[in-house]
Amino acid sequence: MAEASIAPVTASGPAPETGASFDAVVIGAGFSGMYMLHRLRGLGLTARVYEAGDGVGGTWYWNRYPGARCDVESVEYCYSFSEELRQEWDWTERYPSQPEILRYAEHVADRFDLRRDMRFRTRVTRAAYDEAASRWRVETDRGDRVTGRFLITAVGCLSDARVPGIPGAGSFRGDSHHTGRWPHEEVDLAGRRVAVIGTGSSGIQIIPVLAERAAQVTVFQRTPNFTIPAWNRPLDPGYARWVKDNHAEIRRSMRDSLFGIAAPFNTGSALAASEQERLAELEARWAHGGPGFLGAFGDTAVDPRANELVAEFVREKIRQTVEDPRVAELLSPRDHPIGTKRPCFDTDYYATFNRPNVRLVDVRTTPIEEITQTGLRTAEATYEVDTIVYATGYDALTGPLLAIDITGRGGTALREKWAAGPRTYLGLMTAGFPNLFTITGPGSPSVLSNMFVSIEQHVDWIAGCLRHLAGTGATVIEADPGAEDAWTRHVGEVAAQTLFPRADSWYLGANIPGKPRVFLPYPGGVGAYRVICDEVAAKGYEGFVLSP
Ligand code: N01
Repeated sequence: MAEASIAPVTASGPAPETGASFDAVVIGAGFSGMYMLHRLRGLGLTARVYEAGDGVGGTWYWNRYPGARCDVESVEYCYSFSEELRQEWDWTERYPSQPEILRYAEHVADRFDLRRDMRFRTRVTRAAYDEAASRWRVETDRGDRVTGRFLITAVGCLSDARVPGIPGAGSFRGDSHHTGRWPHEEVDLAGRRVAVIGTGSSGIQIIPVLAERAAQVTVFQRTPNFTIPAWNRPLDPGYARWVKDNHAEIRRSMRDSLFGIAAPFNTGSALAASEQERLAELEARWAHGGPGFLGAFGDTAVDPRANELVAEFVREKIRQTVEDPRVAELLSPRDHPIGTKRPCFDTDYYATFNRPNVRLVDVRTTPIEEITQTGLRTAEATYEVDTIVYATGYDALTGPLLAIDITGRGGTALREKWAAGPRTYLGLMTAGFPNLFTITGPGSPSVLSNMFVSIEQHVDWIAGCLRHLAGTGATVIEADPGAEDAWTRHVGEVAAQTLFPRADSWYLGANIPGKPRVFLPYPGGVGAYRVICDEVAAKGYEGFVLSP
């Protein structure tokens, strides 16, 4: 069986629109599509937003699996554009749970009356640039046929859920669920024997919760991941008040930072520090928990020896936590430097393997050969289960864009143009596809950052660009191929200066068979990237071609 993308089911809804024309068509009603719509309205432009789900929220609409939670702190994982919104919304936990983030998305949609320009349960299937009319012709799976002067993708970086092509998967008689397409109704796990395939961020979050609810959990691990404790807790109201009162300063530091978070990142060297200093710094950051752990030293991301010191600190924590030394060793990552795969942040992940109802199967040495009607068979044993959870990830960044049949000038398909990997200018546009903007597209910091910081930066930049076009009388903007070549090269060069290319990660497309191995996000940091984008705009959109 081939690896498959899981398309969500679409259902009935309002009658399809044909012949309508808008200033902009936006694809996706997650946090980027919602804010884009708000800004388009502010510019006096008309817009239609299409969304495959039955509501707003994007990632947080689909990822309803038990334990789903953001690993950026709630007070930082939210919009900053509205003072009133910031003042009226109160988070309840240090790290927001999926239901709370979804409530926030729904609150924003209500507050800014966003839904009236949105069409739900509607998937954009095709978008073709009509050169004569300088408009995008957009088609959906429900029969909509509309045009937009601008086409803005707000499709999310991690929305194309993938299940591996394991032979026999279709014959399984129990339930199977992908974490990114979790059912809306309660999944009954009591008394069940559950298999979990995958130990990335989703697996690491769901496994401890499943272990508490199910009779037995068998974890099929191919690659162990480094995970740092989140130490989630109720949000201290005094701290929340302080953040609101000091919002401008905190946001400024997030925007200027590497990853869009406020946690301080040291520049000092792990190698230069004495053992005592190094352990003290790492212990303090471990005790604080969350993404700030990786900011203990400035050379962790670039120097293998510095990285190994930090990695070994985490392995020692695993050995201290997991009672069975064999299991502790299996859980200890040794094939990639820490931080080169997306770091995970957990609640009780390693301790969960001390429970009698949890077992770990190493499918690196004994691969899953077949899924049978009643379970999974590896090279060594068979495992009878009632439920299979696929925590097997996504075709990241390019997957959701290439799932749409997008054609630009001369009928060139985006799939064709990006056959050897995505080519963009600033991750915002791609040459040959005029007036197509890609919010948090490949070649921008996107997944290497707090998504809210990157989303707001891109949406604000696009809104500024549209204002500039209106002011100058230009109607078409397009990336210059030379500027695009230089940017694409630059993204690769910056990645090559780091340890990122040493991991087989989804950042590089390594999780999707046949996907070109290209570092997808821009690793230069959100602060530096923002400066570049602002300079481009200040120089009259240097590297873009504007025409009447
Ligand atoms: O997916 P992943 P994810 N047999 O691709 C394994 C964001 N996120 O959904 O490493 C056996 O990371 C695969 O193994 P390997 C976050 O950016 C954020 O967990 O390829 N195993 C891996 O272990 C994150 O990085 C949050 O060897 C197979 C796992 O499946 C991104 O989403 C929460 C397999 C996939 O891990 C994706 O995370 C959740 C096979 N055939 C997600 N195929 C928070 O904010 C794949 N695997 C907290």
